[in-house]
Amino acid sequence: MAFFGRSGPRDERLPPGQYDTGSSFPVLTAEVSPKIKPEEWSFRIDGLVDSPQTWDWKGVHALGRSTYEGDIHCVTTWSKLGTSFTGVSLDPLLELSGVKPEATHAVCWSHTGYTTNLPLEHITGGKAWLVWDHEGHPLPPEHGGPVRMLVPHLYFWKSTKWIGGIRLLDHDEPGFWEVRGYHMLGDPWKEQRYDGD
Ligand SMILES: Nc1nc2c(c(=O)[nH]1)N[C@H]1C(S)=C(S)[C@@H](COP(=O)(O)O)O[C@H]1N2
Ligand SMILES: [Mo]
Repeated sequence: MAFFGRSGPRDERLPPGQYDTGSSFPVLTAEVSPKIKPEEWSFRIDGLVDSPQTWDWKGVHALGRSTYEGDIHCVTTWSKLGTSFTGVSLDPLLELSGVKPEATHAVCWSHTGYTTNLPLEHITGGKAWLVWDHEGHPLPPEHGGPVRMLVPHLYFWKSTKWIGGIRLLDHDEPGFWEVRGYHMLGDPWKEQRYDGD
C-alpha cells in the first residue's frame, strides 16, 4: 500500500476542502496595512509570565535564526505548498519570559489591534515562529512585515501580521475572527473552519 505523508505529492498535502494556489500569495487583511519600520517594531510577552519581556528588531535577531519550509493553509480555501519563512522560533522567547505553570492559552496581538487566540501547546515545541523573511526576501508590509507570527500547522488566520506581542492567560479568549464565528483552534486537517466544526 502506498503511503504519502504531508511532504509527499502535492495532492496529498492539501487538507480537505483546500486548493493549491501555486506560486501566488494572496493578501488577506481586515485592517489597513501599516507601514512599520524595522527600527520602530517591538515584540512583548506578558500576562502569566515571571518577567514580562520586550524585544526590538536587533533583539529578536540575536536569539537565533531558523527556516520553516513547508505549506500554509488559509480558511478561505487556498493553500500555498512548499513555501519558506525565516525567523526565530518562539520557544526561546517564551523560555526567557518564564511562562507560569497556570498559563494555558495565548492571545497574539498585532500593532494594528488584530488579535487571535491559541492554546499554549500550539505555540511551543517548534510549532511557531516570528518571521521576517519570505522565500529569501524581507517580508513585505502587506504580508505582515517587518515581523509576523507563523503558526503553519493551523489555518493562516492564526498567524498574526505586524505582530506586537503575546499575552499568556489561564483561559481561552476569542480573538478578532473567533468572536465573528471562526473556530477557537483552526486545525486544517480536521477542517475546523467555523465554531462547531
Ligand atoms: N494583523 C493581521 N494579521 C492577520 C490578518 C489580518 O487581517 N490582520 N489576517 C489573517 C488571515 S485571515 C490570513 S489568511 C493571513 C493572511 O496572510 P497574508 O495576507 O500574508 O496571506 O493573515 C492573518 N493574520
Ligand atoms: Mo484567512
